Amino acid sequence: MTTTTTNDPDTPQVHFWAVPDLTGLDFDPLLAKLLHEDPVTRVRLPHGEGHAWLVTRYEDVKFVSVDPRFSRQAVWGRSITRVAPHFIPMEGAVGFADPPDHTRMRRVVARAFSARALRSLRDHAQDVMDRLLDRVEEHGAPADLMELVNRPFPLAMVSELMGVPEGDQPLMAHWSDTIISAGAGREASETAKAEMGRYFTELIGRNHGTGKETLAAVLADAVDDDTLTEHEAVGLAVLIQIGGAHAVRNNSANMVYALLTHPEHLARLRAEPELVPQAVDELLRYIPHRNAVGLSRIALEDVEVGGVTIPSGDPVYVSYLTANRDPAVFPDPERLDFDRAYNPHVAFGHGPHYCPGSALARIESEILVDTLWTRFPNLRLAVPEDQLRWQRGALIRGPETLPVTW
Ligand code: FLV
Repeated sequence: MTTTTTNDPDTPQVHFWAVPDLTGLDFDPLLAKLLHEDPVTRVRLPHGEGHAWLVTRYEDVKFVSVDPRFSRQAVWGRSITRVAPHFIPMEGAVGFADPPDHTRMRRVVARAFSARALRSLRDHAQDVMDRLLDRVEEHGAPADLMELVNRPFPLAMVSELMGVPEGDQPLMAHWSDTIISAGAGREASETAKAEMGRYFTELIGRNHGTGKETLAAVLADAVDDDTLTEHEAVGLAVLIQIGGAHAVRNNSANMVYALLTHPEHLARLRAEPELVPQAVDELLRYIPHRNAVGLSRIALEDVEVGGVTIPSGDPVYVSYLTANRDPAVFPDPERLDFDRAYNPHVAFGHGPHYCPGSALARIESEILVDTLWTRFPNLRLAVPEDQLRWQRGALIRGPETLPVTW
């Protein structure tokens, strides 16, 4: 964590952010320091060029993520300082779009997450979970939950939503892991993106006029009625598939780990299962979901944020992790507290780019933490906590394996 200073007293120093591979649920020490000491600052990350602004306080994070003077579209084509060697979304994909194009794309996706669709996804999720836990039982202890539950469960769910056949799920897992990685190398990640793009071009192509309710069919209809270009439809499909498979795998594994290592919280949850939705939300707030920061925005004009002027043309990152630990909003923020009455966390982001799959992610996590201990009341780690290995070069953090016994 080295820093360089500038001579201009009004311009914050640039912190070099080496992005360490963190263990367990440890919070990045530089992020914690910046939230408390330098809440609107500048950073340089391992890839790309120059510096970017980093905003860490809750109110400032919300301000930047809704204000149209900060653009995602303007990020495209610029070699902005970043944690991964490549960009995750395809060119022109929803992640790089601003309203009104962004609004048009998101409206199509909202159809796949209607209340009716979510009710049927919840039923399906319980069936999938029950079958996976049958397999855990057949496997016998010790078993790796990452391999047997946390990976296949969200992958099966998002594939069901999308209409990806079961036989193609291993391919999806491989592409997702290679794309959402800072460590696979630029070439491997770009190749995975191109291959996944070709896959979805073909899948959407096969779904024109089928009348199905899968997202692939909904996207095909939106191409047919000229709401989306084919390229936009493919960009949406890729981001939803990789987010659904990869982010939930890791986040839900971190939830299981948090409960396995907080026995009092676990006991409470088992005694009061009606607390599960609230506990899942507190876990979402508490778990440091990612390393560093995701995708920046570009200031389209000079904008004052938290008393500091961000100049037009500069890239800006927000940290949802630090926002979720801001003591101005969350009393005693370092405490995992299932009784937190007011918990307006931003674990799914904020503003137009707010995660479209948040409802499905919540359903999956609720079913997981509820069913796991109902089925295996004695579930516990099969190895000492300090022997668990954590993913390296990760964008989204999680354990490599989660060996348990019961
Ligand atoms: O982790 C990142 C990420 C995840 C994701 O599901 C979608 C994305 O567009 C991104 C991203 O742009 C940058 C990340 O670090």
